[in-house]
Amino acid sequence: MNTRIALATSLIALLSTGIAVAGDHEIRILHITDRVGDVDNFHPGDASDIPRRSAAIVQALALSETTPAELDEARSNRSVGFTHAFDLPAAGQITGAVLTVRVTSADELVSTDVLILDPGVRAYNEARLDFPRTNLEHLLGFKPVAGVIYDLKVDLSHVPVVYSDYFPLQPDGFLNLLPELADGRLDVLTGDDVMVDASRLTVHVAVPCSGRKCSDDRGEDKGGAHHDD
Ligand SMILES: [Ca+2]
Ligand SMILES: [Ca+2]
Ligand SMILES: [Ca+2]
Repeated sequence: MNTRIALATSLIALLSTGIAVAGDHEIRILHITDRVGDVDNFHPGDASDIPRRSAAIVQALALSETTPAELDEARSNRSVGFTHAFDLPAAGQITGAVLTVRVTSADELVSTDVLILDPGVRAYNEARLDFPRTNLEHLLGFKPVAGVIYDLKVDLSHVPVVYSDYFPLQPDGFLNLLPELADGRLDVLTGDDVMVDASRLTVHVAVPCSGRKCSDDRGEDKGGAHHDD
């Protein structure tokens, strides 16, 4: 559902979007969704289980020296890598984004699993040992265990990360990854005992509009190669 915010209605609302609007233009918030894979309770072997992969993801998977797993493949010590993609509207400003990855594992070592996103994938490909990674434990608030399905939810404006090869109770810090979405791409790499059912990226984009344009496309779920809901 698109949200229409009139310029005159509330300065607070405008500030909260982080958008500077000149003249009498209004802004409209688009909610763009991209899906990778299908939510089919980890049913392997489907065409949708072979995800889109950027060159950086392909390189990272090659460096990990294991055979990468496709979606819905049940394996330990194998990473899953994929790339979300969407079209950023002209003059659009990203105001928020959420990544939701549905995972499970048969391996108790899932307790130490991580997600690695854009800057982490780049640093990993540069063979840096301090590449930023996100402990599943910090996303969930507890250690994941085998045999349970988790919907990992990542607020991309405030991503908990660790930089060292240890497992602190608290993250080393938080990263705002919204600027990483300006290229319309988000790389996702798992390490390395989860299987991935599906992943969804939702990006909130403020675009200038005027008159009828502000009410066009209401409720439209733009973008994404898969429409499985
Ligand atoms: Ca499947
Ligand atoms: Ca990116
Ligand atoms: Ca699936």
